[in-house]
Amino acid sequence: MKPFSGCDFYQMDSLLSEDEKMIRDTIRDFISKEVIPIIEKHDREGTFPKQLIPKFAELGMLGATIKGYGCAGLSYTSYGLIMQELERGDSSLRSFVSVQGALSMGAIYMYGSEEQKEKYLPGMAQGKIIGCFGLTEPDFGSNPGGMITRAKKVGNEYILNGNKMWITSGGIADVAIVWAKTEDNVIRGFIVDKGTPGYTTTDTHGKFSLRASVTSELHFQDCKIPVKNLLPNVEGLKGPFGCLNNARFGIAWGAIGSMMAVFDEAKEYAKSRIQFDKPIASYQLVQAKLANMMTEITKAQLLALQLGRLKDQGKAKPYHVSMAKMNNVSEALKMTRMTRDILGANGITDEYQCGRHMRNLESVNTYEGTEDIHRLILGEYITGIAAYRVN
Ligand code: TGC
Ligand code: FAD
Repeated sequence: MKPFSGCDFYQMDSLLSEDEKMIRDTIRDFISKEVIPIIEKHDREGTFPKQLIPKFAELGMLGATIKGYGCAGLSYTSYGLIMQELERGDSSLRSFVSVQGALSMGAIYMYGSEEQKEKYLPGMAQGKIIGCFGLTEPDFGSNPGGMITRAKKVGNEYILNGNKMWITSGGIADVAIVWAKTEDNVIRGFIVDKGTPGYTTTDTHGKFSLRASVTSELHFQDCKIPVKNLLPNVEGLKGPFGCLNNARFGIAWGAIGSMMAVFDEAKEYAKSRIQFDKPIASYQLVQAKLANMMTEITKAQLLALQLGRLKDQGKAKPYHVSMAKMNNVSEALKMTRMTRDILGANGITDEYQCGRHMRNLESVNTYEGTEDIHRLILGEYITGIAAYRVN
């Protein structure tokens, strides 16, 4: 198989440092050798390739931007490139790494006590402790502020009651970061260890999307958490949203990986598929589709790279991240459908990647803020009016 070369129409490589290119190429090689050969089977069987976790750790992907605690301490741009390559393999893998690093380790790193950081982060960086992040509930998705999960303080414990839904890695997690309201109605973060009495999980089956990812419900019934498991350094929705800023950033990059995977597939197929005595790539309508794809990849790369540079300079705001997450995932989804079209009937089989990426991106377009929620975040930035609620 020829090595995957991505798509670099605007010579974006010239804007990357040697280190950044080296990191990108290392992960690209890993995906080609160890993920592409197995991912179709995992997608078909609905299983997460757990055997890859030590490799993610060895390659420094888990908590990649965290400094200390055995983490790689990479720049956000390097982290973005890792997410791009991972999602070229499958969104499920990027999802696992996002949740482990940006959401679970990120919450402990940003809001935890020193004791909590020492206890969890090194093991999480090594992939020996798996994390999940419970914000969404059955009745509160886009509006997490309405959550009904409660944490009542009794002596030296908090008693958790409630349910979280659609939680990536929930069923395999050793530790859950759970957001709940205390008696004074303030949202706080809690570290809940697997095996704590009153904490159970149920995996979600029948998904057509992210089939190689574990998605679960978390149930808390009079689950007693020691006070020392409260994340002490944040209160309110800005806690979970602070973690989401980093995870959404990773998704904006990851979507480019899916785009590059299907563009490559569309291009190769169009050159080899003969109809009316010529490769279909000879026809103007097919070329127009390929030209649109390359244009959207290039635009997505420019958005992601400038966002990465802003983030590395500490200048990226949440609304900057929203634009890149919204645009890149939405365009990636369109591109998977366009590839499916170019592949004709072959495009509906899992022998080709476009269907798998398309199914995955349906979730990616919804989680971490739906496409329209990010559009509304931009609307609020432009007008100063928050349109999430009808007043
Ligand atoms: P709002 O009143 O606007 O804000 C409440 C407080 O939060 C602060 N804040 C932020 N802080 C940091 N970063 C951000 N991005 C922030 N956005 C808001 C804000 O300043 C305020 O702070 P304070 O101090 O005044 O209290 O909140 P709202 O309830 O009106 O919500 C607005 C809205 C709709 C934008 C928000 O709720 C939203 O983003 N909804 C989407 C929900 C979401 O993204 N859920 C994600 C769940 S996790 C997940 O999907 C993981 S998938 C993982 C995978 O597999 O990859
Ligand atoms: P809803 O909020 O019910 O939205 C439904 C529709 O209504 C959408 O089109 C939305 O854009 C629209 N809508 C909602 N409000 C408005 C409004 N004010 N104005 C205009 N339109 C609006 N959550 C976690 O906490 N942790 C995880 O690890 C996690 N992993 C996930 C993994 C998968 C595979 C999936 C699919 C989801 C995951 N989620 C996770 C949940 C995800 O974050 C939510 O699905 C998402 O926030 C949307 O919530 P919802 O599904 O309840 O949709």
